[in-house]
Amino acid sequence: MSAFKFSVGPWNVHDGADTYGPPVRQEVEFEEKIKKFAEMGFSAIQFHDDDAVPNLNELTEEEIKEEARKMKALLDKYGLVAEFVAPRLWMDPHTIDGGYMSTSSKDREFAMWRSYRSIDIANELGCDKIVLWLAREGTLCAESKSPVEATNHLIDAINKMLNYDKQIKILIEPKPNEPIDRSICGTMGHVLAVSAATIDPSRVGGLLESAHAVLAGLDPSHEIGFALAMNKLWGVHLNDQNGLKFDQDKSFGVENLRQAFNQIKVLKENDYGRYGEYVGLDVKAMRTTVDHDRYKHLENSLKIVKALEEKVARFDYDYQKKCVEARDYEGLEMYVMELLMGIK
Ligand code: XUL
Ligand code: MN
Repeated sequence: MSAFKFSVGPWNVHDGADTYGPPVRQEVEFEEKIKKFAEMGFSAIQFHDDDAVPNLNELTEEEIKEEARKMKALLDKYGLVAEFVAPRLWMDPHTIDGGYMSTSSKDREFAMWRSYRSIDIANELGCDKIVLWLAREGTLCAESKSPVEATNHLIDAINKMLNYDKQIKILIEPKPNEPIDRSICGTMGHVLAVSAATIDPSRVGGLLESAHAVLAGLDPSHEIGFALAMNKLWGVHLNDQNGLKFDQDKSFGVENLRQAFNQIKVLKENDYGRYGEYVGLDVKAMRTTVDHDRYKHLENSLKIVKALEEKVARFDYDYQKKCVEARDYEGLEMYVMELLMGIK
């Protein structure tokens, strides 16, 4: 039995197309995906604005709300809820050079329109969280933007969202690069600094993705711990990453089991989820995965989270204390390795 409630995004089951090649699996209907997610034990769905309301640029504000209500009915049918809505600004021709930080005021206005619509959709879906993954917010050409102005544009944009809806919470999902070269808000430290600079820091927090922390050269469990210490960890995207390369979104724990263990350990030690937060997955199937295995990476990730929860439950804190007192970190480290290898 897991202590956690799990969430997943519909993009976690995909056709396998990448920058270098076409689809390798059939796309699956949205309803089929969420039916399967419910069967697998997920209790919430993560949404981009256009996952919930496709083609929303073509619709009026009323039509967008109407479509969102239909989505809510579909979630109800499977006993699921929405965890958050994230404006998918990076896909749009209006925001090729970023949204909130674009040098074009028209593009910045468009980014705000999509953000307000995301808040409307969240309200219709019955959730109070907006996630900002700031995909193209930063520079490709370092001299094209002032990092000072860009940071202030982000703070202004968040302030506008906080003013638009007095209940909404904004979760920034930091990532240091990709697709942008130099991101403006790359780590949890950046997120908390931006939060503090807004008109209502109590409604601005973070969502930590393991792979993004690794890309920043940081240990995800420390990023999680830092945000927990500040009461700002309102979401996680557990996954894994093999070193400094493109964002891989591998199944949780498959590259660095000890690091994965420490993520679950810090979450459990601090009772993550007690305010209703979800353990979200953000994992991709390998391109080689065949159609009927399209959910396997999700099943495997859930299995690994739960197995690591058991390892954490068995962690011998008395032994840890003794090792620390004797400064026997070699012994403590070996104890962790033996626990993970199933020797202890
Ligand atoms: C991108 C990423 C996104 C966000 C949602 O790296 O993690 O899937 O989590 O927009
Ligand atoms: Mn993510």
